[in-house]
Parts: sequence; structure tokens; C-alpha cells
Amino acid sequence: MMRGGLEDTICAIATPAGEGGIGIVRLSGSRALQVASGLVKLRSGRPLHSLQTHVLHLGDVVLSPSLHCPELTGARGSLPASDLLDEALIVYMKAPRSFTGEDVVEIQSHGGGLVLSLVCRACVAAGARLAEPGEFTKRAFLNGRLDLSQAEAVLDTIRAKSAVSLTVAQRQLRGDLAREIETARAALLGLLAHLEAGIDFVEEDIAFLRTQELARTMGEVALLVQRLRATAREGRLLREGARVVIVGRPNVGKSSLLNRLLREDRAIVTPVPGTTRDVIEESVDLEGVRAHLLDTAGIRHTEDAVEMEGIRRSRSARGNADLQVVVVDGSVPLSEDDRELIEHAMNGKHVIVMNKADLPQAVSVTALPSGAVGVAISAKTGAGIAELRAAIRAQLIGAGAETSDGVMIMNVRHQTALDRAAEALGQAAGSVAAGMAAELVAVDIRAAADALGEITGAITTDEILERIFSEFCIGK
Ligand SMILES: Nc1nc2c(ncn2[C@@H]2O[C@H](COP(=O)(O)OP(=O)(O)OP(=O)(O)O)[C@@H](O)[C@H]2O)c(=O)[nH]1
Ligand SMILES: [Mg+2]
Repeated sequence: MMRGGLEDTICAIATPAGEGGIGIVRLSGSRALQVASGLVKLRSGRPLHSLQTHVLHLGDVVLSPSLHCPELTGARGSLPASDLLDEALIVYMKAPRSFTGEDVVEIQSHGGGLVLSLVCRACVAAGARLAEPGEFTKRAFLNGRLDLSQAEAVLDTIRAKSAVSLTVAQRQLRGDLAREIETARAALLGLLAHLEAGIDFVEEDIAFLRTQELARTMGEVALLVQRLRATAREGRLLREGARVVIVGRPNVGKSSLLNRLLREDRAIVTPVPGTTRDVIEESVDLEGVRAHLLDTAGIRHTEDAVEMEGIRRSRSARGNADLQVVVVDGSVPLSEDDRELIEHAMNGKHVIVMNKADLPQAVSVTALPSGAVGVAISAKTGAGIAELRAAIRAQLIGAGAETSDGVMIMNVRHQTALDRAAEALGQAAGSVAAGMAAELVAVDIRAAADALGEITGAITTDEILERIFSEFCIGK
């Protein structure tokens, strides 16, 4: 629960738990300097309220004797007066030129758990309140420093596990998504203004704004919404990582391929068909895109109960995969089983791998059905692995993520808001085509504009904010 208003000065440890070279306690609010004065003495001897903004100053963190510190009583009994806790660098960022848009003081001490918790406790004793999770970022939003999509991009940046998802998050943090959404929303609000004027003064149909112009603007916005929605699939892959399942007949080299891609001997490899019985899952970075690789049991007819269960799991893993890598043994002709597996994979994203290229080849990539993406490799020597990685990556993520102007939807909340906007725009278009009254069209355009406004936070509720910021860690 978010309690407390913007008038509180809040504090939190902003660096991760555990030991580190430095650790930072952050203060934000109108009394940040005053609170800091209660525990920091500058080496220069100057008072804190005269601090130059955005400059580092050396100081000492001093604990007041009234501070209650159970951690220290065991070792030293009660604290002596003016106990020196640590030396620290202090930076003051004067409002509004700070992350939150408020007065911010950061105390950079050594990064020990006890040191930081005592600094934080001293801040509370000096009049600050402990921050809720995400409260610094929430303040940045409430103070107009960030829109909601940018605030979410802060979290995406912290959580980014691959270079591409970091790029997308950074683009969003810079406001690229917000700009596109706000342009579209402004266009819809412009239409509404016209329509409402029409409602007030003409009291008939949409004479005030020519139907053509109305349809054209709505069409443009619908196109943009559509384009953004289309990126959500790839966006999900970036957020969660792609599930890439390796399937094939027994003994074709699936586990050898997994080990190659992971660059470690993760799965057991033997010349015995039916070696792998369980699904083995490991994550790997494919040139900036995170993938969860699943090695599976070779698919064949068998009476062995354990192997049958393994094959059942292979098929089920195949069912929720984002991409199938079908491995075939290139040194023997394609079997009926191979063809079935290839055909199944070609219904979605796939790469057909002709393995064992180091042996004399019985089939080549050209023998694959047209439309199949095929790569010849040798899991044994490593030949073709780079091409395979590139092929998998290209299938998973189109060029969009790399181009500088490509805004991508990584966030489920944005996706559902866009879905609602699209639906409302569809209804509005239907009403215009059917020659319905302006009021009716206006209702749907308003709904579309509001759905877009939820993405940037122009339209928002306490529940939405609560849900978003509670996902953050404390100190962010
Ligand atoms: N010559 C050659 N042998 C390979 C290659 N890849 C795998 N093998 C051999 O093929 C055999 C089977 O390899 P695995 O990786 O266990 O095959 P698998 O598809 O996982 O087999 P199951 O788990 O039984 O379904 C082993 O003897 C490997 O050494 C390759 O590129 N070239
Ligand atoms: Mg195997």
C-alpha cells in the first residue's frame, strides 16, 4: 500500500542488498537537506544548507546518541555521543533538477549492510520516512518528470537481461513510446472537440467535421495502434525470453547441439538412441536476445514406459514453443518421421538443422520443402553454429528491434490498453460508416483516447499506479 503524500521526505537504501564497494542512501523531499544535516558533517565544516547542487562533497556520517541501535549494543553497549559511523560522499540535487523532481540528497557510504541500514535509520530519526517500493519513481511521475510509460521503462531497464530488451527499454525511457501515443491521442481529442462542437451547435449529424476527414484521422490512429500491437509478440519474447525447443528423432544430435549452443557439457550425449529422457532447459544469450533452450527426448515409436513419457514431454514442450529447431541427421536420407517433424515445425517459427555435416552427406538443405529455413551444421566440430544462432535470432526478432525509430511494446498493460483502443476505434469507424449520430461516434473516440491515455498516465487511477509501482524494489 502506498501511504503518505508528497509532503513527506522519504529515504531508502538505493543499492542492492549485500556487500559492495559503495552503497547509496537516497533522500527525496522538501526537507532532504535538513534531514541530511542531522547525520552528515561536511569535512569542509560548511553547513549542509549552503551545499552547491550537483557536486560531490566529502563528509562524515555521525550517529546521534539518541538513535536506538540494537545491532551495536551487543558489541559496544550504548553508543557514545557523536559516534562516527562512516565517511561518505554527499551529493545534493536541487529541485527540480533531480530524478524525482524534488530536492534529493544521496549519501554514498561504504556498501555494508549494517552501515547502510544505520544511515537509513539515522535519516528516519532525523525526520524522513522509509520509502515504499517504487516511491521515488512514483514521485518522478507525479511531479511530471516522467510519464507512466517512462516510469515503467525504469523497471524494464533494471530488469533487462539482454542487449535488445535494454535498447527497447531505453528508447521507451527517452519517451519515444509516449510521444507516439500522445500524438495519436491528441489527434483523437482534436476530433472530439470538433464532434462536441457539432453536437452542441448543429444538433444533427457530423456536419461540423466532414465525414471524410473524420474517417481519415481515425484511420491514421487505428494504423498506428495496429502497428504498435503488432510489435507486442516480439516484445513479449524480449521480456520473458523465447522458448526454443530442440526436437528430432533419437540420435540425430539434439543434445550435442544444446551443449554446443550453451558452450558446456550440459546434457548427456551417447551413441545410444533414446539417451535423453527428460526435458532439459537452459537459458542462453543469442546475440542480445535471451532464449530458453529445451532439449527433448528423441521422438520415435517405443514400448519403453520411461521413454514414452519422455516423448510425451517432448511433444508438450513443442506445443508451447516460440520456435522449433528440428534436428535431422544429414548423413542419412530423411525418414518419414523427419518429414513429419519438419512439416509440424513449419506451421510456426522454425529452423531445420541438418546435423553431422562432418560426415558424407545423404541430404542437403535444398532437399527441404520450400519455405523451410534450413542450416547445415556439425554439432561435433562446431561448423555452422554461428549461422544457426543468427537464423534463430532472425526468426525470433525481426529488424524492428534494431532500427532506431522502432518503438516496441514490451508491457502487457500497454498491450491491453492498445487492444481496447483498437476495439473502440473499430466501433467508431463502424458508426461513422453507418451514418450514426455524432454523440455515438464521440463516445467511442473518447474511449479510444482514454485507453491511449492510460499508457502514458494522462488518464490513470490509484489502482493502476499502485499495481505498477508495487512491482518496483524499495529505493527505486
Ligand atoms: N559425426 C558426428 N556425430 C555427431 C554429431 N552430433 C552428434 N553426433 C553423435 O551422435 C550421437 C548422438 O548424439 P546425441 O547428441 O546424444 O543425440 P540426441 O539427438 O540427443 O539423441 P537422443 O537423446 O537419444 O534422442 C553421439 O554419438 C554423438 O557423438 C555431428 O555433428 N557429427
Ligand atoms: Mg539427447
